[in-house]
Amino acid sequence: MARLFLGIDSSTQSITGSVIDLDSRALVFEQSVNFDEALPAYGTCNGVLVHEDQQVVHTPPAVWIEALEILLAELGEVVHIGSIQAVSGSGQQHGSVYLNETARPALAALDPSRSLVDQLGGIFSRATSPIWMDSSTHEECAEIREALGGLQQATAITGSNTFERFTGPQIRKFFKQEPEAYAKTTDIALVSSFICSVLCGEIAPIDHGDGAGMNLMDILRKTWHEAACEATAPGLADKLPPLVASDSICGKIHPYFTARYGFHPETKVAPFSGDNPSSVIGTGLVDPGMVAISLGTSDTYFGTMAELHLDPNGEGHVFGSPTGDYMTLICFKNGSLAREKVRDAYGLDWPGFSDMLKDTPPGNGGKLLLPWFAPEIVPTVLTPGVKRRELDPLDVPGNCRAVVEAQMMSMRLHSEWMGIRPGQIYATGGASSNQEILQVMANVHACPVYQFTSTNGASLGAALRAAQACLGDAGSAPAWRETVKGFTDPIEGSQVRPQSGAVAVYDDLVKAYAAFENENRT
Ligand code: XUL
Repeated sequence: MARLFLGIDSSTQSITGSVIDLDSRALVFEQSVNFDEALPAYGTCNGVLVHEDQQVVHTPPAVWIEALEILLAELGEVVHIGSIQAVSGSGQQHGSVYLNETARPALAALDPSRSLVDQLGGIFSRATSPIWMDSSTHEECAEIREALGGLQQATAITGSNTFERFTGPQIRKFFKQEPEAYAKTTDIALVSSFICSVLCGEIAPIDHGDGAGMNLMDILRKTWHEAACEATAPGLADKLPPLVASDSICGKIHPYFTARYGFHPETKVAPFSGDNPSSVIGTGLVDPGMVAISLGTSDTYFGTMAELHLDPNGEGHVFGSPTGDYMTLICFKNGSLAREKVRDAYGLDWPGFSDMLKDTPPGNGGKLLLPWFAPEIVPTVLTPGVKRRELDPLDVPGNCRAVVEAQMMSMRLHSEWMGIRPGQIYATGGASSNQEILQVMANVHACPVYQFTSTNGASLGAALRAAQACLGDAGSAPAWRETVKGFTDPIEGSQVRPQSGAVAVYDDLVKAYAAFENENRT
């Protein structure tokens, strides 16, 4: 019988399921349910509720449950669900779900003759869940940071400075604004652990990957940090589930799913994790030192590191990697946003933009640009503004090259704290299909770059995590490299190597860029 494993990713706009056949190394199912399209009655727009205060971004958690039911029904049409040996999943990070005292009994007593949403609609002590896009907790971040002893201390304790979207500051805001509802909250889950709780029929643990995105977990000991919990809200430690390694098994699937969808009663459930830790596995970054760059709306730089390094400037994050190592995540807001602004300013299309990169030399003759079209996360730039050095705004090729070089040099500079000079980079995301951009990436980072097609890296990673946890539970965990083999290989023949002479150019230019950046940060 085929050994199938299911990964479920509950992301901002949709829920995705990926099923892998471990023996034939095939992805046998991959489908998404878009929240706005499938469940219009909730009134979400791109998966979130529109709020008059733009900093407030919430989603009703009932959306996620109802979408899960649709996904499982679709799964049954394609896959023999009874052959699935284990399930795991991931969720958009940081988002939190608030449960009342009826949650535990309702989860335990799920009745297969009724829908999930019908039975779980009343278990929430807060009707909507703040998600990662919420930036309304500036004050709470400052309060928690100060209570922990400042930026350096908050980073040393939790792996990240306090961030608006992180769960701790969000919980604190709830406690301050709605103390009665907070008092009635018996359990707080993350998006990831909430979906896992539904599948297990009991409150599920939080894994070290997603737990690290809360400003509540001791990043070294991987336990809840007492002072961080106290600084956040009274009695919080009692409302949090246990923390566990993400390759453990947290239970069996609830009989509800056996009766309703045909899961085998022995189907194991592994803890869910954050979408980024899961993507680390889904892109095959299973060995320390491996790095991926995702070129999307924002650009992200993430990788696995064996030893804990912290960003002294508090701009990057450290999470637990599902491999048991650490992973980093650095988010640059001016990604595609900045590339598109420059392309549009000169009336170019992408091939035209690429031609400009081809026509200009590595290093751009020293011309520099700071690509802060919008406020930047890394480095922290609150007041946006594009700055140029020795670069005429009318110089079309110069500006095209300058924006891409700036992005790559910024990544190189702001990832130095990780202590990893990558030996190779996996490039993912929309712009990774652009060869000329990848050439600049290879030159600036002085290593080969591989193209990678991972549209659903998080759910694929979750399916692979389910497999790893299940095999480990049976006493024969393979090396991670073995588990991901055949599922996460870069596109064949896609290697882009650094050009001769270019590496030395950037070794110098990156210093000039750092100085230019420092002069202009506000
Ligand atoms: C990471 C972050 C997002 C969410 C949504 O810190 O906020 O990547 O995980 O995908």
